[in-house]
Amino acid sequence: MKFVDELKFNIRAGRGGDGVVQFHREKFKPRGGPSGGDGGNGGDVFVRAVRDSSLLSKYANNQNFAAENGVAGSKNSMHGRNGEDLIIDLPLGSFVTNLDTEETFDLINDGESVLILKGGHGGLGNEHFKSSVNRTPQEFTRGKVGQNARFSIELRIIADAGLMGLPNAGKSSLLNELTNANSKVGDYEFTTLSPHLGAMYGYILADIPGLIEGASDGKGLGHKFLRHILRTKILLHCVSMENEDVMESYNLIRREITDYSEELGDKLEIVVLTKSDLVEKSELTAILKKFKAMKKEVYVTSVYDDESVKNLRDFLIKKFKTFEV
Ligand SMILES: Nc1nc2c(ncn2[C@@H]2O[C@H](COP(=O)(O)OP(=O)(O)OP(=O)(O)O)[C@@H](O)[C@H]2O)c(=O)[nH]1
Ligand SMILES: [Mg+2]
Repeated sequence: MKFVDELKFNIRAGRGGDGVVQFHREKFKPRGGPSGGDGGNGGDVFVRAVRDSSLLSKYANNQNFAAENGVAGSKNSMHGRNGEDLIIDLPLGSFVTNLDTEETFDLINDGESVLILKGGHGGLGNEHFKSSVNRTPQEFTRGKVGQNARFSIELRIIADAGLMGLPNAGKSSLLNELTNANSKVGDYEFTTLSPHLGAMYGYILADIPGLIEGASDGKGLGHKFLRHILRTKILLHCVSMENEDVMESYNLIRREITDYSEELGDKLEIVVLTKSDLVEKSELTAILKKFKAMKKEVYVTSVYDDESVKNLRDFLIKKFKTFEV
């Protein structure tokens, strides 16, 4: 199934039911008073956060939603039934914008529901219009229309750390080693086409497609997915030791993410030098020195060296804990 992370919805809350004109009809009492009941209220619309990052694809074929209308009142002062509320489930991390009012809603807590549109009030039946001078009122009011609007839904995955870097840097391989994930690995660029998540002792890591030069201006795939790492606490910047010029590869991605957003540029970044098995120790030492001089926290990994992966995992867990206190 295609990964969907942005959609536009047309949503309408329910219309209120109309009030009605009715009179009491009883034996031997031919001219009973007014008894027209009120209409029920139209249903409200809520969005609810659900822990399922693939959920938006379910809505790919239908983006029109409406809550139920209220039912008209009836005789004997009976209220019409209220319309049922509509609850639209969205993936946790959805950023919802009412495009008509520019109001925004951020679904960041699992199970949280937020009211986004109010249903219309039901109309009044004729019994409300009875007075000493008018015992047979013919007045009633119609139900009010519910609110309606166009919405954009944008998923911003909530993860504790995000893996980013050039295509083929070994991000998915590392995600698979660090977590329970089974992200596709390939010896070519753009193996990963959509974000993948993996869990590591309850912490979530996100792997996004590779970034290329110009990504912040929309080149390649990665920029579309940069927003998914906006909310993470830590960026794991994967730089492959395979690169001719490791520092330049690193700087290229730094430029892209700072151009994309200052917030992303300011995020805590851990440099992960991947595929360390492919180079001589001396080369590694020289590169490490350069990052240390920049006061960067650096980890060296290879998927063929379990110890290196374990060290990074232990470090991350310790780091995540410091965010919790
Ligand atoms: N020698 C060696 N090869 C590795 C290592 N990690 C990954 N690779 C290889 O590098 C290639 C790319 O790995 P991926 O994990 O798919 O890289 P990626 O960064 O996710 O790539 P994209 O999704 O295309 O951006 C694959 O052929 C992997 O087998 C490593 O530590 N050592
Ligand atoms: Mg990948």
